[in-house]
Amino acid sequence: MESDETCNEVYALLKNNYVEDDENMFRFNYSKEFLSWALRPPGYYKSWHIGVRAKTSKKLVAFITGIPARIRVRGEVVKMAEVNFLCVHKKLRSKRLAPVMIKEVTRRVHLENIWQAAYTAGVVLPTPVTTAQYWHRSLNPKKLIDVGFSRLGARMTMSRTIKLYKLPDSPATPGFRKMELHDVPAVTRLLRDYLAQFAVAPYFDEDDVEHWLRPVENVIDSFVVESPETHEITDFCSFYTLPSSILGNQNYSTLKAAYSYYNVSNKTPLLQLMNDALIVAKQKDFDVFNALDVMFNESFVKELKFGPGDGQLHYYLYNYRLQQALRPSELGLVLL
Ligand code: NHW
Ligand code: EN5
Repeated sequence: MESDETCNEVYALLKNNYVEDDENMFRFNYSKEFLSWALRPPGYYKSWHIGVRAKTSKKLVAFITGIPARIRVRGEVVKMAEVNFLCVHKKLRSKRLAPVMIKEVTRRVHLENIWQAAYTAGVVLPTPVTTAQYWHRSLNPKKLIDVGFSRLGARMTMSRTIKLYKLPDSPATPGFRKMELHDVPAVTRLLRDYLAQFAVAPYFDEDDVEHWLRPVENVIDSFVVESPETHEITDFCSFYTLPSSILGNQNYSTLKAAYSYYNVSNKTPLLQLMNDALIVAKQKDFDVFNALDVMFNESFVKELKFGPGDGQLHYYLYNYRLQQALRPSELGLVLL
């Protein structure tokens, strides 16, 4: 991923062959900048970015990645790999290449003396830790309906629908502003204390926070609430940018989606904080704001007019036994 050329090849493989919804109307289209960010966190291993090329043409046809992470499971902080971007070219499906990719990434993770992994998938595999529900908040309802992402509700007109989803022009919380580099120590403390209440969550140090939570244009947006009186950082919210290609629509080729990432509400009610996140996402021209029902997200989705999606996300741990499955609200982990 250090090479622009290779990054382009990975980008193209995923753009054409990665995850689709159950009706094959949309396909994730992670940007190059996003992939470079997602795959090069502090301490990443080049050897955990694995591609398979066709013998003669040298065309990239399969991919899988791991990145190192410290994940706290209840009272124990465990060094793990987060495995993501498993992809086999459409023309090479059902040839048992995926198990080969998984075995190879497992081998290379083991070489670093790491024995556990975390991953998510839309499909059911042996023993999920939990299953989370996707929720969607329309920001551009007309486009979402036009492309088949959502439908006009019963007894609803287009103009009533547009009115229903209208948002204020700017955030309501005094002191709500973009996160900056000098906020890293405060955000690290905020996030650490907040994530401590979940059964499974990342254990972030300042380097992790600088990498994962600092704004990167068109990749990750993060905001803090700085108290106008004390200048204390009291709250935090963030979302990442993951567009989807719209397959076979005459008028539109991409859906611009924001995905809720880590949010910390101490002083500002979570409902108000997330409403501000919706407002800035709308300002930035996102079509939809997505969230999983992990952490306390259930507490705001209905009130802020999210609707349940047709997709679920199953969370898995490799080689780590949890006594019991968790509720999604006990999970403090968001994978990209
Ligand atoms: S989930 C996104 C996965 N990618 C996609 O869905 C993209 C579109 N689909 C494809 O590219 C995020 C292919 O359909 C794939 C399967 C490649 C999915 N996870 O090669 P075969 C992640 O990236 C099993 C795990 O013939 P295929 C997380 C399936 O159950 N296994 O199928 C990745 C069957 O196994 P079984 C999956 O369609 C986590 C076998 O693959 C899977 O040509 C990886 C069939 O293989 C999935 N998402 O290719 C695990 N989908 O035993 C990490 C299917 O049932 C584990 N399968 O026969 C931890 C490793 C590190 C440990 C370190 C200590
Ligand atoms: C690895 N990091 O199915 C992730 N998305 O609901 C890999 N549905 O967008 C695994 N089918 O419900 C990813 N609109 C697993 C998810 C794969 C992608 C996926 C679902 C999540 C999705 C949309 C479009 C459905 C199109 C037809 C959906 C309804 C929105 C509506 C808005 C208004 C209020 C009610 C809901």
